[in-house]
Amino acid sequence: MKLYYVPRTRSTRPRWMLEELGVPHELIHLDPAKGETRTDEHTTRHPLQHVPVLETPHGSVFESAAIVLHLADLYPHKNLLGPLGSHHRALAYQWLFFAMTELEPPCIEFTVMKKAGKLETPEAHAVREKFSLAIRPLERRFSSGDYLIGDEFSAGDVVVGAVLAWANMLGLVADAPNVSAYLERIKARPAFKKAFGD
Ligand SMILES: N[C@@H](CCC(=O)N[C@@H](CS)C(=O)NCC(=O)O)C(=O)O
Repeated sequence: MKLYYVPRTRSTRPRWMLEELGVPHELIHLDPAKGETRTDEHTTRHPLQHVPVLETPHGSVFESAAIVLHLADLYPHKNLLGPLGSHHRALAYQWLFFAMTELEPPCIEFTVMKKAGKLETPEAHAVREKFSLAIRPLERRFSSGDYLIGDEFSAGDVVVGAVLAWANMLGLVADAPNVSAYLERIKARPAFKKAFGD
């Protein structure tokens, strides 16, 4: 299995998942600054010339959250996603879509504003507000559990954890002690350290 990868991007999500699963894989580092994501070869893997892309013996898959779910499906004995039709799996879908549709968009907006030096604007303030509302359900969830679902780490934690780590880097995680404690638990995991270590 090959993972097309750029460090410190959304590629860390499938990489983290591969490390959690303990699955042998080849990391193919691409350098966008050298145009390596814009070659014809990479465009056939990802039409938007992005990473991550996972190449499996059956074909390639893009979209970080989809790859994380697919990896959980490929290694069911690792128990990182509940059985098909189970409530555990329904909650995994819930939190994973929540991460991608509620938590990630404010992070994208804030990153753009940061790059443009516009953090002291009313628009940036509005994004901070939007994010602090969006993490409320997680703040409640982590008041009664260490991880998203049940008592154990699972696939949803990879996507939610990675988006929260991004938000935290942007300074968006504020006044949320349970989310902050969750982030510390997540960051202490050897697989997280490996995925985010370069
Ligand atoms: N929704 C996609 C987003 C993929 C994406 O935007 N990837 C960025 C890195 S985080 C990228 O490949 N950028 C390449 C470039 O800028 O050349 C996912 O979650 O996989």
